[in-house]
Amino acid sequence: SAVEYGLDAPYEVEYHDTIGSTNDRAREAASEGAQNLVVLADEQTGSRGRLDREWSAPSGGIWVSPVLRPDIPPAHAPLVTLAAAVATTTAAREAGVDAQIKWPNDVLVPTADGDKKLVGILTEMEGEADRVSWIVPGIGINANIDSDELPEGATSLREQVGDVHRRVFTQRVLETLDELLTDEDAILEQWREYALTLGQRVRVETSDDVVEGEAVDIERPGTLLVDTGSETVRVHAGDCEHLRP
Ligand code: BT5
Repeated sequence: SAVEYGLDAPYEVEYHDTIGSTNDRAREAASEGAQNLVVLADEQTGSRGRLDREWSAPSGGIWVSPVLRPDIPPAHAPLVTLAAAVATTTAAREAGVDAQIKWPNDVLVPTADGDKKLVGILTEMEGEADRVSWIVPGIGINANIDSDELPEGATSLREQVGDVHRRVFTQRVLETLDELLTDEDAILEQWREYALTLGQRVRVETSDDVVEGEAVDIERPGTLLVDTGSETVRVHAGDCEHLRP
């Protein structure tokens, strides 16, 4: 289950003090043929979350969009997103943060005040039926930012452990992502180890359904298995809420 990552060192870094969205720029560059490119910004003025939601990206964060050209079918793309969540969680834990993953790819920090979101990932791609042409797992890490500059429910590395060296932290994330993408089994194993969601009661809203039960496992390429008490439901995509007793 080895995949070709397509981000070979030395990769090119395109840095912007300020930009609309690093994902928009990475997509544009990818469609013009860019390879081995990482788009980085200190601040974004029009960054996006999933489903056209807004993402706050003030100065001091790590807003990074690598252009990858892995040799995988589009159906495997969710694994790349899981890998990005695992890579950022690894780097955050190494920095001393108790980071955990909420399915499919939010990186949260549990606090007395509820789970706070540290990282968000928006993956976009283009390709044929059998092979992606490019894939951009856009990663937003609240790094050296005061929490009052972030929306309700968010936290930052600064708030948790103090400021990090952004270049070093970003390199660690990209290097870990690179390693993980050579081994699909390792992505799922690490994800399970870091998961906050597994073993919890969840409520998942899919495009046409609501599934409630205990999250029991994840399987490739990122499907959540929910035990409703009467059956095991496989959820491929949706918004997941943890239900606390
Ligand atoms: C995400 O969407 O979590 C994906 C965010 C991806 C951002 C990166 S930054 C680099 C690249 N360039 C882009 O333009 N995007 C990517 P979603 O799961 O839909 O969560 C969005 C929700 O998170 C919002 O509706 C807010 O409630 C909340 N939110 C917004 N900004 C946040 C922040 N900085 N930290 C934590 N939560 C935030």
